[in-house]
Amino acid sequence: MKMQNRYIILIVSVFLLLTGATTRTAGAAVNVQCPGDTNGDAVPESPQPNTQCIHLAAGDGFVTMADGHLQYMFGFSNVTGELPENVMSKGMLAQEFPGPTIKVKEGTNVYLTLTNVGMVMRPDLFDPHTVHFHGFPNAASIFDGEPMASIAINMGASLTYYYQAPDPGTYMYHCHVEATEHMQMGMLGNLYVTPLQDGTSVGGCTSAKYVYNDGDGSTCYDVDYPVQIHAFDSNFHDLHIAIQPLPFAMMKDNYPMLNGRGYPDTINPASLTPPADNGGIPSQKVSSLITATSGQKILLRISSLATVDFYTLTVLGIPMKVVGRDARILRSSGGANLSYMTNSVTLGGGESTDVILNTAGVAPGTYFLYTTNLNNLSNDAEDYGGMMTEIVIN
Ligand SMILES: [Cu+2]
Repeated sequence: MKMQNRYIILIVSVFLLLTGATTRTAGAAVNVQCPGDTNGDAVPESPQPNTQCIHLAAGDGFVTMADGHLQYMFGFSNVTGELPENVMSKGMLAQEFPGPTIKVKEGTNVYLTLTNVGMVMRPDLFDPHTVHFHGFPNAASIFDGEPMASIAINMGASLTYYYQAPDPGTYMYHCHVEATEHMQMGMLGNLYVTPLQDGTSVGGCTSAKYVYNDGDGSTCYDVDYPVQIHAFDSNFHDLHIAIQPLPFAMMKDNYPMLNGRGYPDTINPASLTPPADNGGIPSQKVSSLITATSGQKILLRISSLATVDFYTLTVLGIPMKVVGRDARILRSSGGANLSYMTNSVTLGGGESTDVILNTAGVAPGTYFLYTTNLNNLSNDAEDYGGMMTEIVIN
């Protein structure tokens, strides 16, 4: 063979190798692992027993505070059902606060894919993101999401976290990269695990719904509501979008919220009107309006991912029964029932409390769940609102 022909073959081979490699790289950018799923949209074509797939995107976006203030934020959005080639575009500026609620039944194999779609409004940032199931028993530290002990997901990359859900209870999830910053910015959401005891009749529980595998029906409830405590420091967020140094030590929250809203937005049963800056994509989807029929037992799955303060919540007029703390049933090592009646619970960041409100004998009407840190019944300068919602008994 002539030297010239060899060169041509070499050039063609290198070209094929490069284009082949490029195709593989592009195809691997959003890589979803979900048993039974053949097209990569995290929805199994052949559903597997005890298996749940979730696909979240991590990035930035906007939310509206109860006084109308537009707030820049980081967050998660739900891209489950999107084909891999659409995930980057669908995930950008679609972030929700709080993130999509994750509900899992005990014993389920959970495949959670996280794709980092980058910060559209902060192209100077190249922050990775993670998902950390807080307080959750994880067999493999690589899926813990704490970036110094495991791995974090860079822009354009995806990782599928695998969990088995062995213990029922109220957890929470958040991004653990530069946790003070990314959590203050809004990378957090509700997460809870329902017990295997659900669907069985124990202790005369007609709803067959329980907070824990209690064995006696003592954690029976009729309706449940996740209530996540968080608060924004608008100065921190405003400096962030203005690409200025961030005042970590001076962080001071001025927008106290439940499920990502201040009162009266908390009682809007629908998604809030999306900020124009989000391109019309709703970013505040979780209502905190609590409704029940008189006589029902209401379970409040209260968690806090506040980065600055402890908050006390109270319900006026309905007794509160605490049956669990930090995803554990309140029992002694000998099995004695340690649940207790109270009129307030106090949570710091990372803590959760399961509270049952028994509305037997409670007159129909509107009751309030609110913070007794009274300066937090406000939306910044508005001296009415903040960390409060309504419980409507019909
Ligand atoms: Cu993050």
